[in-house]
Amino acid sequence: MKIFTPFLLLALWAALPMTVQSQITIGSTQVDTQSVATGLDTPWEILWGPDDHIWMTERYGRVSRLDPQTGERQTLIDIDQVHEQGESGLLGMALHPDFQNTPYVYLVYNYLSGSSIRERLVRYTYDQGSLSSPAVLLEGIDGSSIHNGARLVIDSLDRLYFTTGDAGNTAYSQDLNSLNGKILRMNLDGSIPEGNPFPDSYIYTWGHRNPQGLVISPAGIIYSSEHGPASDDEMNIIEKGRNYGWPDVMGYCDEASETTFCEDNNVKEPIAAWTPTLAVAGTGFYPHEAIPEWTNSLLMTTLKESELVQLKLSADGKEVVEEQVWFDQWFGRLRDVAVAPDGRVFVAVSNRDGRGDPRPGDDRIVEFRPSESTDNAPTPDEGNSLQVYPNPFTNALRMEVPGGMTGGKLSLYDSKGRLVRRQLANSSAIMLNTRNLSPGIYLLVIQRDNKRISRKVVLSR
Ligand SMILES: [Ca+2]
Ligand SMILES: [Ca+2]
Repeated sequence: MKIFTPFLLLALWAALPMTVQSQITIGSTQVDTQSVATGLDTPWEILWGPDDHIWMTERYGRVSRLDPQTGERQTLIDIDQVHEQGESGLLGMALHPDFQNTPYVYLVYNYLSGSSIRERLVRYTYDQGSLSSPAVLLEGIDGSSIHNGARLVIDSLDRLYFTTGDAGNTAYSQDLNSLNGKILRMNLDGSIPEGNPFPDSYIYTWGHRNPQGLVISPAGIIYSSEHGPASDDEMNIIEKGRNYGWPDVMGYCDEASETTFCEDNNVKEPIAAWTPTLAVAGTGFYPHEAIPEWTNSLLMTTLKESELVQLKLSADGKEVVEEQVWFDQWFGRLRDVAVAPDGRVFVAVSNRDGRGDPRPGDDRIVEFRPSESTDNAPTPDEGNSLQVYPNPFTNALRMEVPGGMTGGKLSLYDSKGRLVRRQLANSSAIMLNTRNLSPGIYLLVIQRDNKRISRKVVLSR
């Protein structure tokens, strides 16, 4: 299933530094975008903490706290034992649900045992800006330069779910003696909970390949995105004791070679699958009305396709009723998504992961924030009524400024986001001198009060 529906793009400028905002329209909702952190290296996990900060891992081993209001970032620890090779490194993170009283931080990372890559889950304690007192909860899981899974999430009964990949060995996923290719469940002290499918086993579900998205909805449904091979990326609903098919089944139970295995093993089919693959990664749930078009949707980042996929769910959360694609290729590879309690959304851009094409300022965290004053937000009519000519231009750019924007501030940015011209839009007809500017793409922004209109313009000589 893959339905692309068109969306209205007013303006977005992918490579701007954090000082510059752009505005887009999602349905009828105006949303501002801005980078709240730049210069990162493969941010892997971003989550919203109880301190109104973004907690973040970067794959090479750093854990940080980021204030999205100021962009201030505080390093909490650099973990020396982390082994980053290919896809391996410092990966998933979760915070204790009662963090004020129990400031535990759960982290998954790969490490070397001799020459072999392994994976471990470690609980750290947060105190005054640093992480210390590591307690290993589970280790010795096979790791690899590929397929390490490693998302974490904690449910309302304080049980931790931990995805593992097949580490490139497909036989692991159906092997109930292996912890690879599984979703594991444990108590927050690392013990095995009562009610797991098998006594004395962490295994909660099996038959997974490389699940790297994991989220629990307010209704308690667990969703997990999973990377397929050349075909069949999946979105799954995780149910205790179920087999998710890999490597015998890819995507739906729809091939003659799959149906017998599916029947014999009670295989749980995905609620969505994608061929060709998108490289599906971090997933969030959007319960808010702040961006009403996204209410009751999964928001799933994709690496290869470099887009945010919105999966609108049925009222019971069991089915995908609509799929929309946002920000396709605008920022590059998207690794993870975090949803703040007020409905803001943050995505982690991952162009420095060895498979991307880094842009100036990468990697970054981008915020999508519903415009604070929708009354004053530029309507499509007002936006469309900004006329810029000629375009392409050479030594001068002329524009007809909509009436409501006169008296605003007019700015011209180059493709690296540097401000190259600024003046007041003090009348409705403006001429901007552009002598001595280099050929290339520029962004023209007119801003007044809460209103902002932008246009991409091209200088050619
Ligand atoms: Ca499957
Ligand atoms: Ca199939």
